[in-house]
Amino acid sequence: MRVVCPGSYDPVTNGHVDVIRRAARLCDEVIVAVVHNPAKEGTFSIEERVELLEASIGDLGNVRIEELSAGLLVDFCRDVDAPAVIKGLRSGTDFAYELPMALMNKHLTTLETIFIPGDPRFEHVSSSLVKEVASHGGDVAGLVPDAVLGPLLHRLRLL
Ligand code: COD
Repeated sequence: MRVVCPGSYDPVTNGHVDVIRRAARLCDEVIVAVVHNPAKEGTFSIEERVELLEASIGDLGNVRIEELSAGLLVDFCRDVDAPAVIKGLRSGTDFAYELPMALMNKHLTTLETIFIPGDPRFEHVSSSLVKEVASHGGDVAGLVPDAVLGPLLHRLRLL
């Protein structure tokens, strides 16, 4: 089965990487969709997020990375012929956020959502928290891929 792993990935964290790697083991093909949210001014451009993903998961032969710069996820999934998305869940709060989207996507088309529990080692890891901690000088090594650390500190003007 071909699945989509959608997200903002601003930037990709080790929590994301864990979910993508596990999806790649379970499915024939994984498309990582980097979604542009017009309501959020990103830290990294969509092109930069794609580059950081390439550097982090480029070794996975059955994974490709695409941009979703406009439109609905259900339309993207129909266009790439993927019947399901895979999402990582860190907590009940994630589930409360994700469930309405999963139900809406199912309502709009037949798109299914498959949830996999996040690795507890990364339960506290989100792109926004990593950026906040790093911006105040906290150590985020091990929370993001090595390829992301330098560009992140540089973007936050800490290097
Ligand atoms: N461990 C496990 N899973 C994690 C971790 C972690 N440490 N960190 C993040 N995740 C999971 C998240 O739970 C999520 O499933 C996924 O990784 C991506 O996370 P983010 O934060 O990069 O991305 P989000 O949550 O901002 O992405 C939201 C979408 C872009 C997927 C959503 O807004 C969307 O589908 N937009 C497209 C437009 C659309 O169709 N809108 C209508 C939706 S019903």
